Amino acid sequence: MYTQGLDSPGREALHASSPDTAALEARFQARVDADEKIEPKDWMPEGYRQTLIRQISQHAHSEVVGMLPEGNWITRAPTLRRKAVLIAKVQDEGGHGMYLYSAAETLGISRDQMMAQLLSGAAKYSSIFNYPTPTWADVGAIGWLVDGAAIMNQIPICRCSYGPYARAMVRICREESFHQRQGFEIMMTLARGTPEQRRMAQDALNRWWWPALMMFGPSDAESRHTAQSMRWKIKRFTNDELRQQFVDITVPQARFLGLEIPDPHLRWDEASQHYVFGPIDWAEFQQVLKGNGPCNRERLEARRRAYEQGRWVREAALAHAEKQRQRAAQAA
Ligand code: FAQ
Repeated sequence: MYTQGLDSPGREALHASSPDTAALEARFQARVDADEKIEPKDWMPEGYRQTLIRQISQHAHSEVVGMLPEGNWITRAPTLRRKAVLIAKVQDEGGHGMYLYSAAETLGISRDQMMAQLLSGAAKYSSIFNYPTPTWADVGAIGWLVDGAAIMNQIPICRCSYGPYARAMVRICREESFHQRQGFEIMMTLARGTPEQRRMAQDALNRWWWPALMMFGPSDAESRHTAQSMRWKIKRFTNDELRQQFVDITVPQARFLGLEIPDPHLRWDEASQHYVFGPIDWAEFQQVLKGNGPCNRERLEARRRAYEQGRWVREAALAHAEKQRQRAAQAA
């Protein structure tokens, strides 16, 4: 839907390398400042295009790799209802990946290029999906915390300056909100269950809490892209602002569940009206980004295998499209 007519550059794009570039940049920034949406054929600075390609493609990879930790539980979900809901959720994540790859394609990168970047390890995907899911409670914790963090980060992207990304996020956020509630409901069932089930829920919270906080990215002081992305209104809040909002909303939810956040430094600060939380282990975050998290190798291996196993489907679809094209040409 997004890629129609993109091979013919917009009128302004033809002049992009002219001496008027500074004027084009000023006009572009004025449109962003006025909250106008930038569309695929509009002129845009190369840095804006590359930042969006990086962020949207990494976001798409995260959705697709993010199917794996929960997918691990589809065959072992405790009831038929849980299984049906989990299949639907995991399928939604695959759909989010597809919308996002389409949105990235409008910026001039192909699906094949993005796949190559993921499979070679050149492109990142969210650190959170490199952690294992050893118990059913992890499915609850992912929905509650990981989808919860994803929504916190993604609702502002519905107002991103780039039209196709912003529009894709509207539907994605609606679905993520259903995912968050199903996760919280699993946690509630476990927290109100037997002592063993309560222990499982607490153990999952202990393992997912800190990685969920890391999902928001490095601290503002360390974030290399935030300042420029805020000027371009790709990001509307900084990493630390969103992390704080997530903590403020999630701590009362944990209390409601009767679970304890695994942070001895956590306290409510009356003056700032925020929770103060303990230091994040950024060395662990950096290790996961370097490919040394608990499941990095396994995740990429699974994606490489899926890509190889799907090769015949891609080839068959292309052959079918070519046959259709030839038939249409003969009929014309
Ligand atoms: N993991 O300068 P910043 C989901 C990288 S979707 C890995 O702050 P930026 C749905 C960053 O790329 C979850 N890498 O960067 C779901 C950059 O490296 P680069 C994904 C990270 O872009 C739920 C470097 O660090 N969501 O969960 C991470 O301004 C359940 C410097 O960082 C999105 O992608 C990280 N956590 O801010 C699915 C949302 N954080 O590229 C299944 C869109 C940072 O220069 C089940 N993305 N890095 O080599 C964003 O909002 C932003 O890209 C941030 C990072 C906030 C993630």
